[in-house]
Amino acid sequence: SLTKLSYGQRAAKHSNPAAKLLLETIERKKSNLSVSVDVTTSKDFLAIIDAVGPYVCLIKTHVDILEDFAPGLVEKLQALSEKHDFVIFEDRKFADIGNTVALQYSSGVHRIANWSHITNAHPVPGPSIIKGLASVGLPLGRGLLLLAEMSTEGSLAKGAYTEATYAMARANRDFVIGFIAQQRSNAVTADEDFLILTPGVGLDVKGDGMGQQYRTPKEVVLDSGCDVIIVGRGVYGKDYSLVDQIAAQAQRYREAGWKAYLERIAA
Ligand code: 5IU
Repeated sequence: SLTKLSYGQRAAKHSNPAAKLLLETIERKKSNLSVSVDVTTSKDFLAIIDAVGPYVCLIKTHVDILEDFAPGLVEKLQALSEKHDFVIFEDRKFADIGNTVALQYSSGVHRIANWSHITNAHPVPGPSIIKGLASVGLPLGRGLLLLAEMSTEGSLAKGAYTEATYAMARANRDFVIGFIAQQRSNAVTADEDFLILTPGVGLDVKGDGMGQQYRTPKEVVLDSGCDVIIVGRGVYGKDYSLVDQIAAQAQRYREAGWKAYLERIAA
């Protein structure tokens, strides 16, 4: 089955350039770790990315959180992506009608489509959201993840909603490369090879008091068949100046994620 294949073998199954790039990067760097950098200053943002860069396949951003965002920041992010060999994922969670999301993706101060290899969208508006985003992203070789499930307590994204999300992806395989989800569902079969990227990962705590729920890399990758672990505060903690400690945490999560993957393909 799909969960027994290596990331490298799976790269060959994808024609979307962003999906291929991510799988090849995971294989090359032996890392299925994505660090989510949710900080408010460009200085901290770049310092954390430079510290964790060697250990990640993917950097997940929320550039709208940055108080001092300026277009020059994107060039610095891209330079770090070249230096450390990681893919970029702006976690924008688009959720509007096709025409509006196409504008939000291409324009505004952030111009996300110009620099983010991967972005994501809520399926709540229906397939037109994919059409709108694909009109901008496909010509640029970008990839889209649909939010099939969330890590939060009481999430409404479950059952029939999640199933309908898989169907929307299936009908748009050129642009939809996978899901943000908590597990690889039986409904997503081997031939389809969607990527499953999973937030809500932590080794030391079970939640954050604001609805977030954490599982370990082993639970996520080995038990639930997911492909990429997304870790934020578990890696960078509260003091962003402790870059050596942040780098050490990234190494720790990378090792845990890779070990779970090796166990999975060997099992
Ligand atoms: N994120 C989640 N859960 C989800 C989705 C996105 O945590 O279901 I969809 C985002 C929010 C944050 C990151 O940017 O992933 C997780 O950060 P922490 O590891 O610090 O909780």
